[in-house]
Amino acid sequence: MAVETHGTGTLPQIKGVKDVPYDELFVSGHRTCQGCESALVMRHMVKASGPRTIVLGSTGCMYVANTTYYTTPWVVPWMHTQLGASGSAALGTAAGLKVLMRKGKIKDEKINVIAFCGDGGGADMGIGAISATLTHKDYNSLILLYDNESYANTDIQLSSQTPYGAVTTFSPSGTTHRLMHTRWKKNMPGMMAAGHPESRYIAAGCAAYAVDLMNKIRKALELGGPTFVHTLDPCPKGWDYHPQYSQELGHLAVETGIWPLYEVIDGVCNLTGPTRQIAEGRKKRKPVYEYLKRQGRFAHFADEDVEHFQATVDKMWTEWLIPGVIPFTVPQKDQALLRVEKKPLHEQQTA
Ligand SMILES: Cc1ncc(C[n+]2csc(CCOP(=O)(O)OP(=O)(O)O)c2C)c(N)n1
Ligand code: SF4
Ligand SMILES: [Mg+2]
Repeated sequence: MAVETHGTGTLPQIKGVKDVPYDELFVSGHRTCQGCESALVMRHMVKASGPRTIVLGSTGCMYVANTTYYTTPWVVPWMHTQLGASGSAALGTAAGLKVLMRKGKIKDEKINVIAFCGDGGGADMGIGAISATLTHKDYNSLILLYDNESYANTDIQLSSQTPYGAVTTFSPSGTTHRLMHTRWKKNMPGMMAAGHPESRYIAAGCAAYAVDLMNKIRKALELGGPTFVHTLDPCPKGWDYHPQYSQELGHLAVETGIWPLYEVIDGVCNLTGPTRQIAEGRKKRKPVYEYLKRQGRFAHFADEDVEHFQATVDKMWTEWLIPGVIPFTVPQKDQALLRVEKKPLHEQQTA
């Protein structure tokens, strides 16, 4: 589909790993944990956007661990913003640049504005400001929500993105209650996509699929206007596993269907990577147990907890209007009425 862009065309899609830029704009000088996938997201994010980028970041691991006194890994201009303020910071910076350019105070050129936030800062505290920014179509900014599924920086507290049943410092498993957290993860990218018609690009990615993620960052910046990318980031400390398995866990999150990869461009949803292969029946979904058993935060799970988890993910894939994206189900009798051709995905069973 041909789409009009606000981009300069300087951020073409990356065809494969050999095509990835060598430039590193997030380098040494940070103190994130070994195996931190959120740090990898930062690295991929600025690799994709290039040097003409301003990064704004809300409080959290990616602020604190990246700005230890007198050191920083950021090669591009970077500014900290308040925990719930990534949306406001993105809009304010984009608007400020636009005015300076219009008045001739700075050169009129494409400068990428990216504001990142964690799941606590973005999906909980700052969701209102992100939502507002996604309605301002005249300002170019990308909001990147890096989701390590807890308030990690303050010692792994529960967020709306913490998965069902997981142990956090706010949800320890005990003898009276094996599971202290029984709410399903809030569907942030789906919600943003469904509710913000002025945003031309909304996507869900994962650093374990680096090229897919970098291309999503580039598409967002090239299409322009307010855009949103949500990444799922394995966190060795919060998820309790050895740091060497971060990439593997990212792959498993996608291969089990727990974290579908997709993008919504001008309201059109494309599943990407292994998520597309699963939906097309070219790949079997792995059982969620493959993913859960690798992490200490689920070590207390009984069989019934795993079964509940699996059943809920199955429902996302078999009953949702768009698997893993839009959580409405349409009764059989209304499917023609609502113009939904509810063709079941090829093989619904797990491997
Ligand atoms: C308004 C406000 N409340 C609480 C804090 C304390 N605080 C600093 S970082 C943080 C955790 C943020 O979690 P998240 O956004 O998920 O980022 P992560 O630490 O996981 O990278 C909290 C609660 C704060 N800085 N500001
Ligand atoms: S606690 Fe998690 S998100 Fe924070 S620096 Fe360590 S691995 Fe990264
Ligand atoms: Mg977090």
